[in-house]
Amino acid sequence: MSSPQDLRVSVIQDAQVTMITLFACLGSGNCYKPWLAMTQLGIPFALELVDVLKGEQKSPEYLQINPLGVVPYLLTDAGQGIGESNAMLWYLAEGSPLMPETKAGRAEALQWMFFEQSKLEPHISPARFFTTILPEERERRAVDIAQWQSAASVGLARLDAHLSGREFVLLEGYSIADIAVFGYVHVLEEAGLKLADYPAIFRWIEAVRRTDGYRPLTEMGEGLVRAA
Ligand SMILES: N[C@@H](CCC(=O)N[C@@H](CS)C(=O)NCC(=O)O)C(=O)O
Repeated sequence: MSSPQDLRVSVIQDAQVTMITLFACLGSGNCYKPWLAMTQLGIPFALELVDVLKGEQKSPEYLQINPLGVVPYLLTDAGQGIGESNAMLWYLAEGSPLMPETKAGRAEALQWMFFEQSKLEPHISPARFFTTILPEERERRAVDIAQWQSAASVGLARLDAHLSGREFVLLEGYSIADIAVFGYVHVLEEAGLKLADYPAIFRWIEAVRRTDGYRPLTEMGEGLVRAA
């Protein structure tokens, strides 16, 4: 098996042969965002799995790659590191159809990407983590989960109102704003929330799933096998 140290060496070698590398953990909505963008744009990349449940994101070897000790993390083909899933989307979409064409469209995309990171992800992600990913903690964290769900429902109601009568987050069409928001919103039921409460979000999720080259979160890492 390759150790994280080997992994760093292989990543640096990959970087020299101009391969973007995404460090990610399976099942994460944040990690899914750059993975989906690269998949839909047809950008070749290497995927390196970092098992957050085993604490690999805090290993000395991984901290040499990303001192913040979180995933996702993107190494560009020039070997530069980019943290924050939505910053990765911005980097990857430059010059592509996923970047809004107009100045106002780009500003509105940023508006929804910040909204996602302040009003949606911080609430849906932990509620989902302790409901579905670590279900053995569900009972012990019941009070926290209820608070996260309540906070998430405020952001989701706002998003639902925005999406009512439009196909995508921006009138210009499918963009990185959709991918950013989709990351956690499409798995809201795994956080114990009800999709039926948000009809416009429901329709929008179906529209995103119909976009060219769409692949579901469950396919991230498919074919990659890590030795135990
Ligand atoms: N705002 C960051 C969030 C990064 C984040 O919290 N990642 C989680 C996994 S989704 C993580 O690495 N957690 C492990 C830890 O914080 O030690 C982003 O959008 O990339």
